[in-house]
Amino acid sequence: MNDILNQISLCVEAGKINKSSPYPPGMKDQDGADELSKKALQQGFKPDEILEKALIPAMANVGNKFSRKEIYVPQMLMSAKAMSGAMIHLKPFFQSGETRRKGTFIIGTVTGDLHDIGKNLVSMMVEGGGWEVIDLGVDVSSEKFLNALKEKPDAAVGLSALLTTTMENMKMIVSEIKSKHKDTKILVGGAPVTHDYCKKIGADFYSPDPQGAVNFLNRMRLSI
Ligand code: B1M
Repeated sequence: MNDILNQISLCVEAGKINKSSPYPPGMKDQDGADELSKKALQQGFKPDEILEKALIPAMANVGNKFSRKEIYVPQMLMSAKAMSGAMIHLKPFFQSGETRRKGTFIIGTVTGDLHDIGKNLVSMMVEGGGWEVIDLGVDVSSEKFLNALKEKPDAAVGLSALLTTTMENMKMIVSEIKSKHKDTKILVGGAPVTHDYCKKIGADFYSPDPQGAVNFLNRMRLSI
């Protein structure tokens, strides 16, 4: 792989956001994903090339290491931040439509639930996997999901819940979405959610971690 793309990958895996970022200590005063992505664009690399050859593989490695419990939430957050540092420079090309993404993923923490740390990780990993992400935030009602689907009818939807009480709201949201958009794929996750619960409420997929969500979306895209 080209040297600069390789360096961007290494920065994302290591969680090196930009030159002034003190983390990780071993990369102090070195360019981070932010500066290197800007340089790569200046050198003529296309935004989708930077995304597909540097950011996506790096985030996939991070996600797999997290799934295998080789790294933990803080390291994954730093990698996601480094990826966002690179995305600042790439996003204008995606938003203008000049460069296409894999599809759209609408995500939110369900009604009554304010926990967003896990949801944010999923959101960042899916974006790092090459998808446009519409993050509706926390305490998201079925009405808000449906409004977002009006704008993006082909999107997949992700629901997160951290409380055994709000998990019940997933059921209602899944049923309302499916009654109006029967083909919309719905992923569910969050600490109390299980594969059996996913089946019971009629959602399409359960993942215990962000990388599982990315893998499901990528498989879904290939099967369309
Ligand atoms: Co709350 N809280 N909390 N809390 N909180 C828990 C969840 C709890 C287990 C603590 C406990 O009692 N031991 C408990 C729930 C008990 C239960 O329901 N059985 C609890 C409670 C009771 C409450 C309140 C009711 C407390 C109160 O006020 N009496 C209250 C509820 C507020 C509300 O939501 N309405 C409350 C409030 C809060 C804070 C606001 C203080 C804060 C949230 C801050 C924030 O999110 N911005 C908070 C926190 C931080 C926690 C704990 C400590 C940590 C949760 C977390 O962020 N984990 C938690 C106890 C614990 O887990 N140790 C607790 C890290 C995060 C990375 O993991 O979210 O599971 P997680 O996400 C994972 C996976 O689940 C998965 O990917 C992530 C990475 O692997 N994943 C998905 C998540 N969503 C996914 C979606 C997918 C796929 C995968 O596809 C769409």
